[in-house]
Amino acid sequence: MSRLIVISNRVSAPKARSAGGAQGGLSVALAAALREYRGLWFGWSGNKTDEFTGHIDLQRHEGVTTATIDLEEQDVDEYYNGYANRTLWPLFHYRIDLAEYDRSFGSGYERVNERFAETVAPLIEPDDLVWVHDYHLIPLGMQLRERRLKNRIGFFLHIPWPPQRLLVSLPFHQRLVRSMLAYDLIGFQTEEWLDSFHHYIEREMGGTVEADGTICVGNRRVKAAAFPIGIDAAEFSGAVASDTARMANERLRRSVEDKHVIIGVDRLDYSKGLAERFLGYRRFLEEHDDCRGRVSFLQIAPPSRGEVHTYEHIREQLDELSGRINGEFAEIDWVPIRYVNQGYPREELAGFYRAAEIALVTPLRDGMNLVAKEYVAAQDPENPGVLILSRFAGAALQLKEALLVNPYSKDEISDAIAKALDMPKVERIRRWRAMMDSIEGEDVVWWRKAFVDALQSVGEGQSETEKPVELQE
Ligand code: GDG
Repeated sequence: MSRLIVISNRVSAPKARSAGGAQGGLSVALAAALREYRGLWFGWSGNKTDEFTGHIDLQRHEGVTTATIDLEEQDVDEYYNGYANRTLWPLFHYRIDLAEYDRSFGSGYERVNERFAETVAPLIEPDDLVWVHDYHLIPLGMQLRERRLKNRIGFFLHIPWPPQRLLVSLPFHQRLVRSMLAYDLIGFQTEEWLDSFHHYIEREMGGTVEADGTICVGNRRVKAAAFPIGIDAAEFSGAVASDTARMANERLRRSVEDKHVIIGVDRLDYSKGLAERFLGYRRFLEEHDDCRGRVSFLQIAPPSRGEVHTYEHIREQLDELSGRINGEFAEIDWVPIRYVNQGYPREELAGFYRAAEIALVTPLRDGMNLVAKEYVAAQDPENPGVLILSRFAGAALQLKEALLVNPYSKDEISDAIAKALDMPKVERIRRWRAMMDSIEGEDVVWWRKAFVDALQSVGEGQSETEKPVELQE
């Protein structure tokens, strides 16, 4: 079996994974995907250094070997807070109004990708499969090819691929996409993002797409396909059955007495549709005054990316909105929204999901969304809760039995809450079973295997025979 070299922006320490926090879906999924696989996980430690040295910190925990590097402050500002989170993240989530274009971000992004390539290349052996993750590292494959790496190299994008008409607002968009042609396999979360990628390739690069998903641009042939990411369903069931989860469940239930619990769990991010969700809940309280005092909405939202201004702004907006709704509807013995800006350990989270009769997972745009799957996996099969899910989350393509809503519509959110509260148990069980079949059948191990098998079977030696990718516009 070849070794698997996984490369992502951050490598999460096992301690942080179990302690909880806003570490994000990518690290949760990768930690699960790498367990029981011979390989290495390379990325940024999350620490800063005065001067970049390329020193690699190798560690082994719970069967996973991690190799991390520190970055300079300027790298973090331009590459991570800059190009990745102020340019690509908003643009790829259809928010061109929030995307910032700054020459220094682009050069910092390319510099850090070169630093990653320079440092990781000596760790890669000829038979290794290399799997690069996410929007922080789009040009890394090309950088590795420039260092004469002949290995099979795949790339997986965890976030949406935006429509061509939005992507062209990115300066040097062709340069970025052309660098992707250095990969042997490009994976997206869903067919929808794959379609947008095809469209871009055809319209902007004059390329073609063959029936088996091979993309042809000039002399480059690259496979592209959808691989919807899953959760570690077995591990999650274990977490739900733990004593910690049971105690967390009881703690939450005790605190709300006989009220119906509605839960939301999201990194504090504008793409997650939290303000719209709060307004949808407010509409529900307005329209269903008999339900006031009978429901309790718990929103867990650990802050993330605090160094980026738009995240400060969304935080202020939500503080204000939750305060206003509570001021408007609260009684001396009832608070409509509990809005909590902290992360909880994974097992406690599992207990909270289990205690909730409804989950509101309403991102405005999301590559997949693992919270939706975790909520379903945490339910009692005999008496499951109801998932209210945004149509614009990648997960909606698999979890069709959720109550699907337009997250921009207060009315749809309000109606879905009312419908969920009234839903008969047989219907809840039927919907839950269908969703659970998909979550168990297409879990994180299935995802890893589907991607790695596809990477393994791309034409051998393809990269050796072809010219390096030209980056000129
Ligand atoms: C990106 C894409 C895609 C959240 N709060 C706590 C906590 N979390 C965990 C959840 C879940 C993860 O963080 C969030 O994953 P999502 O998938 O919902 O969202 P992103 O972070 O935006 O992830 C997304 C994903 O990558 C994977 O490809 O699905 O579309 O945007 O696992 O449980 N975990 C703990 N405490 C918390 O308070 N322990």
